[in-house]
Amino acid sequence: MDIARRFEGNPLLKPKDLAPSATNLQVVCLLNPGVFSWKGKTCLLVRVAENVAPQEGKIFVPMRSTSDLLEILELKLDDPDLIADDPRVINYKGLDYLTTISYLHLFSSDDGVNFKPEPLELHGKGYAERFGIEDCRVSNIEGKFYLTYTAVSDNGVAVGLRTTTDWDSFQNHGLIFPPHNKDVAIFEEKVNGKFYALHRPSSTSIGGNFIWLAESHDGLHWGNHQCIVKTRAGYWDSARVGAGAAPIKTEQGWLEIYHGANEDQRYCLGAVLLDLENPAIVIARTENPIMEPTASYELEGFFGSVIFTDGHIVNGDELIIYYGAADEFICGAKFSIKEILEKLNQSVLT
Ligand code: MAN
Repeated sequence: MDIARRFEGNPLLKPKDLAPSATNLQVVCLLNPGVFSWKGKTCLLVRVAENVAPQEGKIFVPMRSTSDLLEILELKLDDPDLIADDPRVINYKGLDYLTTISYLHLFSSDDGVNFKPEPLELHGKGYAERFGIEDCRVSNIEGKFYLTYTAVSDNGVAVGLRTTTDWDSFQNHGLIFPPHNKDVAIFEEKVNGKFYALHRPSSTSIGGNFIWLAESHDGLHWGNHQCIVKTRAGYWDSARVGAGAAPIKTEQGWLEIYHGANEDQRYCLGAVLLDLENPAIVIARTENPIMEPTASYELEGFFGSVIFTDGHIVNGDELIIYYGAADEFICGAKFSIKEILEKLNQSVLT
């Protein structure tokens, strides 16, 4: 049973709530926001996915040129070299492209429910980000914000890092995890003097889509990689697992909300508890999802049956999870941390 209390106002944000970033583009999805508090406001660093409206018999693939300008590849739907059976990715002449290009747009709110767009936009920069930047986690470590996001190009799917202290100027640190990797969440506190991050490398043959832990002395260079959470055959998280936002520190351990999907690409949320002193030790894991796609806006959209989170706000026992629903909308749900911990205590580690 789902233990989420969904906001009555869901979806909080829909594609029509934002103007496109260029005149020839349209906004098709607002999804997967990074979340942080700043100057008394709740802020969402929203992934905006845009494309060029398709025309009769044609689709257009947006990307950035090497000089960061928008470049559009025009393809005929009956082209024998085109495979277009996934709304998110196409294959043309043996190469994969994304159907949309994503950037990050800041929204803010006084009440955590009604959000308005701010002028800040972060776009992909350079070759490694030419298909866009996505699904940003925001970690506040001693007043410095670490933005870890998926950087996509035909070189692969990797993880970029930018940092800021004022949300005005940003330092671009390039890729911190090479392809294929995504879902990087840096702990908001050092453990035994070291930075820790969760990450999700993928393998197409031996191995899988598992959550790993890495350590760093400077937050930029990562080592001592350890695989800590795997997919579970026959479960709701049988095909892929990936970290949500930075783990929440509780007396019992680091509580991490993660997404898991099965072979049908149905995305739900679960939780794991990591040892406070050594986060490579998994103390417990929920057997069943704590949230699964059931509302109409979670079942139907750009890519249906998806609940995906990479950001939350903690107020005492209250956990507010912001999430992408059906890869198209932004929604919110409240949880009790105590209730999640109770679910963990009842479950067995598998
Ligand atoms: C998957 C999905 C897409 C995303 C690509 C690249 O196909 O998560 O939304 O654009 O990966 O990261």
